[in-house]
Amino acid sequence: MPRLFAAALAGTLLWLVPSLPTVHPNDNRVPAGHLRDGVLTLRLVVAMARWYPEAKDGPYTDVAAFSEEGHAPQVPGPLIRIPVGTTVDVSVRNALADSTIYWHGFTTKPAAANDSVAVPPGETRTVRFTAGQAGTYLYYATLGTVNYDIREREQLTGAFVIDEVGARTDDRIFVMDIWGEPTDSVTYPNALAINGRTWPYTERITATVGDSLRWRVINGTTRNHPMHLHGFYFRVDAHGTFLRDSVYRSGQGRLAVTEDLSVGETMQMAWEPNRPGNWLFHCHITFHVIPGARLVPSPESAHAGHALDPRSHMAGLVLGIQVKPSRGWVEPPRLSPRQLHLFVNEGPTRHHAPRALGFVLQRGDTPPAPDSVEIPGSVLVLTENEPTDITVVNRLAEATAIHWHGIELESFSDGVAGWSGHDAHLAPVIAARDSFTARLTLPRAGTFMYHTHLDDVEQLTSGLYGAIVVLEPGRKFDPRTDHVFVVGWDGLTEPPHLVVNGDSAASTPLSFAAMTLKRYFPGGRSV
Ligand SMILES: [Cu+2]
Repeated sequence: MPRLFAAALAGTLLWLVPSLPTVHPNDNRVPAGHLRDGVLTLRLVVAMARWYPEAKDGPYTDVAAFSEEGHAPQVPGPLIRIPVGTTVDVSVRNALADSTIYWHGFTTKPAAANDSVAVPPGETRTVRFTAGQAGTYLYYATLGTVNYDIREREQLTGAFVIDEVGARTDDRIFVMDIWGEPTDSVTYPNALAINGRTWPYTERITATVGDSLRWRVINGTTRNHPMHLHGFYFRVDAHGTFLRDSVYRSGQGRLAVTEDLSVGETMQMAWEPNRPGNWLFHCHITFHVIPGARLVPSPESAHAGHALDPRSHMAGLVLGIQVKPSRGWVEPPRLSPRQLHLFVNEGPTRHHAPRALGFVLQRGDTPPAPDSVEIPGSVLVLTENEPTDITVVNRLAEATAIHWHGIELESFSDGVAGWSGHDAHLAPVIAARDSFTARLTLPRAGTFMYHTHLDDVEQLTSGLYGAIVVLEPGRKFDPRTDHVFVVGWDGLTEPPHLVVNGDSAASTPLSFAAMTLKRYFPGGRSV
């Protein structure tokens, strides 16, 4: 029975309006069902519910959602978490008025194919199977009445985790799902949620320096999401699909700062914050984290009042992590850092983008001309473990912020205005005509990038991105033999204009001089 609530109108009239139950965001900490004598019994219902993916009193949308029989509806769906060898006895009752549902994923793992069972309105179907191989999976249901080519209705998605017998089960599980509804050619309200909430209303993860964080991340959406962790590497211990997981053998996990989760894919990851401060784990597809990615899209704004607050310059698939210092933690000393000056300039328009913005490194004693622009930005050649201060001088008439991507650094320099840092000591935007000094010490040689982290779509496609090359001590960067290629977008056109090193790949052939390949290593060894 739908609950009833009374609403007063104009102070005199009372209306009785049937109300939908409210969705509870599911943090995936408590497994659903009853596990007894090796059998998990789970009774699920699919019914309409009112989902508030932002604030509890914010915008909402009515969705079909799973609940356990007799409990509140949940997005994502109730967590199935069982040890290897468990028999799963699951039933689904379709309480929708007019839509057949098709469930998927209630099969033994690994599964050879994507099963599908139809449940007409008002009916119940039950299935019994052995769980199968340990891993991270998902189950989901689709609605017969929804055209999934146009709309996204992914709230009927839940985590399905099978643990080795006796394994720890105190890791965290994050499930992504999207609701999307194009209303016309330009308006696309959507909610991109992690565990039923969108940024900044997603759960805050708290940790202490030295903790070991173990996460399972599940992509229950029909888009792919390269999931990026600020400031740290994480170890990918497994990457699989909802049908089959592939666990790396202990100690063989890859290190990554970004792991792309394709449709229906899952991963297990582990990381240890060894520096305190505020950090982000988010999808690196700009359109999934900009203010437009909301149920009531708000225009992206770099004006100071908005830009200072990450609650308004980001949205969607973002998790915030707050790391406290451990007892006795001291900031490592930084002795006589190397000083670089990086200018944010605007120059004459070049191709499709309405503006040309670029990062230009000062070389020598004279700052670069204010209208000089390099797209991509100057390659920053840095040395492993050498403290380096980069003073970013913003010559634009608007604010910006710079993120040093893939770099292990102090939180305050990480580039998320209003979030990076800790407690009340939060990094500001780099206001128009202002500057900011990022304090980097790079513990790892390799190839990285830096890019704007504000007004992302406009500033990125205008040119605010570049490469960082970190060399081992003693190695030299030689542009005749060290070639850096950076791919970007030139302007926000449809279809996008992809450029390599700021140019259309089709325009100019690259020419190389033939020479003997000689690569020098510290100590003089050559190959
Ligand atoms: Cu994404």
